[in-house]
Amino acid sequence: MLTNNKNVLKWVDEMVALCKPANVVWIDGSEEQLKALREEAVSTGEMEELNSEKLPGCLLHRTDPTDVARVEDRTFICSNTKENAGPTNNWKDPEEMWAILEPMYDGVMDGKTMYVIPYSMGPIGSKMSKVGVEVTDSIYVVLNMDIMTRMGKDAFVHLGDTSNDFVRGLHAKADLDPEKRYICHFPEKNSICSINSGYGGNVLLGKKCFALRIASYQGKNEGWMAEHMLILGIENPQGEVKYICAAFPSACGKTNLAMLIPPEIYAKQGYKVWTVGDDIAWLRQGDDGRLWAINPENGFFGVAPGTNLKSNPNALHTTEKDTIFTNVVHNLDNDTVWWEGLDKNPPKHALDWKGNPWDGTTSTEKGAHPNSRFTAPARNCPCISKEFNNPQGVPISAIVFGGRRAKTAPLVYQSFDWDHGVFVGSIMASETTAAAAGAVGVVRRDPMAMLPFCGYHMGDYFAHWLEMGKKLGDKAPKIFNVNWFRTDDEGHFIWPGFGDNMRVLMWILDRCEGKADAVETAIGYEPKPEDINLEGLNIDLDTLKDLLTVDPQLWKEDADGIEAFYAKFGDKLPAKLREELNSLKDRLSK
Ligand code: GTP
Ligand code: SPV
Ligand code: MN
Repeated sequence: MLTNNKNVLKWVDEMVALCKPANVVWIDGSEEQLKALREEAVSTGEMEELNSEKLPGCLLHRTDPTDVARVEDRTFICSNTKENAGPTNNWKDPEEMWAILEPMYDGVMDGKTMYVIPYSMGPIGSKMSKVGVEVTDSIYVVLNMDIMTRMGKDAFVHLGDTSNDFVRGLHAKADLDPEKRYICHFPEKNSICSINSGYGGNVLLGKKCFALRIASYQGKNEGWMAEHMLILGIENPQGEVKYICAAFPSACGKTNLAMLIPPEIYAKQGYKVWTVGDDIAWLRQGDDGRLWAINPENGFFGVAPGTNLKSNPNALHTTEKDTIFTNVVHNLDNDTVWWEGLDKNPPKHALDWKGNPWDGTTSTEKGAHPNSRFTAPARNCPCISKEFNNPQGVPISAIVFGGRRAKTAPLVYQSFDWDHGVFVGSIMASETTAAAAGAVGVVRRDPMAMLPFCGYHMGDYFAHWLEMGKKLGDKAPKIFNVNWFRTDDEGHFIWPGFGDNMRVLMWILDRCEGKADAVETAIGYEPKPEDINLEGLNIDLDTLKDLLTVDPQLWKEDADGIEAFYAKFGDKLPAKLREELNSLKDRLSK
């Protein structure tokens, strides 16, 4: 045992009594212990070792083919009342849910080992950090949590001997039956239960379950925010760094933006980009009145397909050692990995993500799962910010929302003010991706990219955003919306994206510093086309003008969609947002 904390000991005793494992192992985070676990996972076939020269310390794992993404229809917010979960979450009464779960957990670890994982979300010792304890029967989970969190005995030191302020996470793989898969959150009890999955966001309970669903609820009660946001810093040639947070839905470009390589025109002047986080931000008002952000995570669980030396070299270099690859292609010739979009040379002699023989030169089937991922330590990232471990976090100048919209949303626009910015976030819509089970490419409303991750009533969540704006006053970050995904009539992306997105971020920072002009439109402020630097791109001013157009007809239709979406929230929709919608409609009909 690694702690004298009675609350921890009591809860772990209860979990042992319920799951009845053959052994209990407390994870101290030591290299010795982790090495033994890696060896054990390799010996049982749960993980495979990769080429020790090309990919030192790297492991490959394949999940069950029915268990490859988050399962939103099996995810529940079990608040004390249905009202508290709100219209956008699945809800079940906590006692009724426990009555379903308890028999499934009873004896589920028979003959197995239970691992007790203490971890800190956020730098150990930071006022903004929080402790969790996850019990699991999966070594894959332990090894991933080691990369994704500050895992081990220091987390217990941070918690102390008497505190009860830790999130309890119970995970069992059970028999991976999709019909019995449950990802349940009990916000009032600080606890999470996950069963019948072995995949990423369903089982690494520090990530979406704690750092977003439970933490968003805690943040509302404690006056801070937990958001599905990347955090990046842009350093100017004078060495000053300004920080931006951006919320995009799953698989819509957070990791890529967070690690972008500045285009030549900026690089040669001495601009640099630094990554603080790629998925989750915890935001709090600092003593100076500004909004400060930490990344509660310690690694990246990034989308593999499409990651290559051109699109995201920093991510690729991050995965060159000590990385776990899940559901990618195994190249048998040299024991390395491959995925669609890595390069133009798929391996001939390989296994696909299901472990079946696969010849990339002839196969018409995809070799890697579209939601295959890498789990890589932040310390490997060539552009990791020197503030990554700063317990204070970093001050935020701008908040950026965005999604995948083939039409409607322009390349970039700025909200008129904070409240209008909350409206802009609340009306976000995006095409669905492979990150969650279900149809791909369907446009749905995904406010602040938090639809699958808000742990309480989304009407109250909007009210909390408005409240934060009141507290921040004139120190509030400016709010913007971007869309890298507009397509032409043939369905091709018009904007080059990736590193070139910095051109848009530069206008955003210039706006924050009062250095750039704007054009007022019905939906917000847009750049003057000549204020987006196109030097070195083969995009002309007319194409840029196209990317910035606001089609009143499409927006009127969108406003009807917003109206219908807002109707779900009834009285809980803040009056301010209703006013914003009415003002938008007025402006559109002028
Ligand atoms: P989660 O980890 O699921 O929350 O996703 P994420 O938001 O971090 O998404 P990520 O950066 O991994 O991007 C997912 C997909 O979007 C990849 O296939 C990328 O290649 C693609 N993508 C990212 N940025 C751009 C861009 O600027 N333009 C285009 N066209 N595609 C992009
Ligand atoms: C997402 O789906 O937004 C992810 C991956 O970042 S997961 O951890 O599986 O949620
Ligand atoms: Mn995510």
